[in-house]
Amino acid sequence: MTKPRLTYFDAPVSRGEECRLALHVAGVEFDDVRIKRDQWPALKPKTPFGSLPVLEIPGHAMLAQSNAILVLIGRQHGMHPKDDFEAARHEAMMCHVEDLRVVVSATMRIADEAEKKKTREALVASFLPTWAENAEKQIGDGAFFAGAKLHVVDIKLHMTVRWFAGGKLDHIPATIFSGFPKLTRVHDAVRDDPRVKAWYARS
Ligand SMILES: N[C@@H](CCC(=O)N[C@@H](CS)C(=O)NCC(=O)O)C(=O)O
Repeated sequence: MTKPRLTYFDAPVSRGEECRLALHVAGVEFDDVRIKRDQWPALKPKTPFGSLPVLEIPGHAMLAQSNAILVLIGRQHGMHPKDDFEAARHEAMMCHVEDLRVVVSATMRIADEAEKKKTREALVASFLPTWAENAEKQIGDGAFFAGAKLHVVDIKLHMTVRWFAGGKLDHIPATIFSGFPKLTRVHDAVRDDPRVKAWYARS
């Protein structure tokens, strides 16, 4: 292995896609390994925590956990604050995103449709707007989370808002975060970044 390798499922979404996008925005040439679902059982026990994404950097142990991967990329490439306290504030926002993903992902495993509907409608009534209100309190007035500069936290927020706006979560309106101007603004600012556009324009 001569260059960093990012391994995730073969889908342009979520924790793996935000790490790929961060590497691309950072200008890092990397091996973009996309595994099929049937390859996962064999790989799972070889990963640190039995989950993806994982980042491998020559000379280092395999690194898991999307937030740790993003912070490492951010630190190495000027996309995470140098100030310890401001960095921790960004990391807290990234943890807030993971809190959301854990709750919503759990509903994907509900087999009974009526139960899934009830659970998701309850999230729409309370958990999701409260999550967004709390996120908005942390976001500043610039284009991005912390002003005019794109950090790894912005990529994570973008991926999250995009997930809901995609409208693929039954019983959760695609507009769930539309009334939250700061979340919408960060999502749009990342989407409109030329490096991000270039990533999605690849053939
Ligand atoms: N906290 C971890 C969660 C990782 C995670 O749950 N990844 C999912 C895909 S997004 C996964 O590996 N699912 C397959 C499995 O758990 O077997 C992170 O942020 O990376």
